Amino acid sequence: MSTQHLRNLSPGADLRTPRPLLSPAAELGRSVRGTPLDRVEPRASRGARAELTGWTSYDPRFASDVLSGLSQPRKSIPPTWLYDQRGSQLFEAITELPEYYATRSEISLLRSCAGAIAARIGPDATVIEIGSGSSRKTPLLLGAVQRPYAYVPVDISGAFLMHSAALLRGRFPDLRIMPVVADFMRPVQLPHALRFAPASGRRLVFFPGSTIGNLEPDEAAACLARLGALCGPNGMIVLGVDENRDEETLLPAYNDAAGVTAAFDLNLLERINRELGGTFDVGAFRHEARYDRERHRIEMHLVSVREQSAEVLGRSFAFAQGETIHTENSYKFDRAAIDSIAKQAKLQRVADWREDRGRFAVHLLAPCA
Ligand code: AVI
Repeated sequence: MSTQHLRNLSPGADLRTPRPLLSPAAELGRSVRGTPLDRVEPRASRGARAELTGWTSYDPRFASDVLSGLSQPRKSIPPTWLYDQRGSQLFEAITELPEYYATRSEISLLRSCAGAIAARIGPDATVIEIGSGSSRKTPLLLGAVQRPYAYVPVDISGAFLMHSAALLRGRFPDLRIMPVVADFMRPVQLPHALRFAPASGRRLVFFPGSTIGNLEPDEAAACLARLGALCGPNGMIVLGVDENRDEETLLPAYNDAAGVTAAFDLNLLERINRELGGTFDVGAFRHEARYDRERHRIEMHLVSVREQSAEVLGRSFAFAQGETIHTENSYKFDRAAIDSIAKQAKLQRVADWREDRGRFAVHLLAPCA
């Protein structure tokens, strides 16, 4: 999920912006680690509700997810919408936080296991990265593969993809880099030029960042099945997974002291105000991360600090004091959970590696024979 969020940072938050700043139109077309958004509703076809607010253009899928999510007895909005330009920048800032161990653990783990993965996949491999984003972890894998034939970064954001591809070109000048703008929650069409790849070269699909944890287990299985189809019968999948189930480290990772995760979460309300003519009093909500021990998942919620109401596209939504909008799940799939998800996707584990006292894992999966 390159599904589909980042200003109003709390003091102390260090906002680095490795992601390119996109134009508002391009930004509306970016999703994240999840669902896409490639189109702004044309003015001619805008809905009657937009007329009511004087709002002239918005992403209809964003509007629909927000209006239906806020109409539920338990209010929720899919995490995809956390990632507008500011949300994406804030997410990059999260990955640098002292409390957010996952990115550092994965980078360190990839440093140690990339050689073993490269040995298993063999020479002339095509590396396909899913939700490639800033492609920050890519050189660790690409640098280990012997004579990589091509690198195919797949991301929903065209502008972001081209920027990252250009940076990688500087680093790997002889490598064929073939960016694909696509939503990995749907089947991805690979470049036709890959048919010229040497028959001996296998495909290595790289799905890092524990993005799989932002999907429900059944969605995760469907996603892995699509990745299995992408790598083909001889290929393999490198999957980064946050396995940490220790609340003492998990809760601070999603409730950091500098308030960057809070800014990331609250930016969703700001985005609704900006893009959908919302009237949320952002200061009357607070971010809360909870750990669900039964489901082994972190949940992010926006909690209404008082009884209030807000309008979106002319519709009014009431909030009781303490009522929440559920904005993200982050499942902590352990080895057994990944086994069961992989089995549903007709994949099997070839190898796995762990780092940081077992908090983060990299799994090497292959289609079942
Ligand atoms: C992108 N994804 C794997 C992150 C996670 O840890 O679930 C998103 C995130 N949300 C808050 N902090 C980080």
